[in-house]
Amino acid sequence: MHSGIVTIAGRPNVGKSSLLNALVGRKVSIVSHKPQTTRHRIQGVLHRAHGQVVFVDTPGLHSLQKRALNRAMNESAAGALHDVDLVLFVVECGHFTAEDEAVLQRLQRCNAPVGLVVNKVDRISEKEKLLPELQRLGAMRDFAFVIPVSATKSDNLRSLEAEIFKHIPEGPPFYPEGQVVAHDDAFTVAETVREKLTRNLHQELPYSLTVEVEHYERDGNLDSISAVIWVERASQKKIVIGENGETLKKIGTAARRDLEREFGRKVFLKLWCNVRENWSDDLKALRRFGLSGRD
Ligand SMILES: Nc1nc2c(ncn2[C@@H]2O[C@H](COP(=O)(O)OP(=O)(O)OP(=O)(O)O)[C@@H](O)[C@H]2O)c(=O)[nH]1
Ligand SMILES: [Mg+2]
Repeated sequence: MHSGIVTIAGRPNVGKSSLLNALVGRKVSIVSHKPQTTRHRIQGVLHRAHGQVVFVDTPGLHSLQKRALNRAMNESAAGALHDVDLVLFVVECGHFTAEDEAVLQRLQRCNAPVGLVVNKVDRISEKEKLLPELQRLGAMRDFAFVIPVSATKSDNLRSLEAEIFKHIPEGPPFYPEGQVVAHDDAFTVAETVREKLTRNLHQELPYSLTVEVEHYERDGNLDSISAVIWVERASQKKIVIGENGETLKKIGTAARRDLEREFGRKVFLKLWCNVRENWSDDLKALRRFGLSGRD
């Protein structure tokens, strides 16, 4: 048996969480078109007859943001680059930016082997451009391997998996058979609600909100949950609730549907919206919301 811990790192929006979900075959980490969606380190476990891989999805490493939340997200991601067996450096095909370059610099100090995963290759219409792009990216450092994939189309993931298994040590599994996620159901609820908010609210608002589960009760086949959406200003609360509560209702319905599918149980979900001024720059609030970066 082989078993190892493999961190998925890169700048925001390159498809790290999509890749984790595709690799383990289940929605473990939330995904949106907006950068800085992931805020925590999130584990997903891949089980095979010949071994187990514990993937760690991370917040996108980013710069030029002054809030304590951004510092905590970067700290959380950077903390996952050490004491692991392998790091997957995920980039987006055809879009290597200054932020990718900064991640590459950070990886110089990483003592684990680093494999380069070039994601979103489905977006390349002229396939003859792919090979030179891979050669150019692959020459940037001594990568353990360079693999082009598409997380959303599940392209080439088996080759990636084979490379990963080559780079993790022999050892017993970390998790019992069948366990794919390491977090609890309340975390899944908070993240699912935040995913719907991030996908449905415009501009900067998703960066000013967080979700906290207040109450969780299981009775037979029914989970009754209430959660608070924290925003930073009264004007934001108005937008989250929407006219006659329409927006909040839409968010709640979308989240409930996903959760019922995920849990295989009935879900009763009550959402509230509340203001906590400047929570994203307030260390005490970040600790309360489990966002202090050392989670
Ligand atoms: N076309 C295409 N889009 C992709 C692919 N992988 C991810 N995406 C899209 O890219 C966007 C970002 O995906 P995420 O998985 O949330 O990216 P991330 O790197 O986890 O982003 P952060 O959590 O913000 O750091 C979403 O709109 C995805 O649907 C892919 O292989 N092809
Ligand atoms: Mg993510």
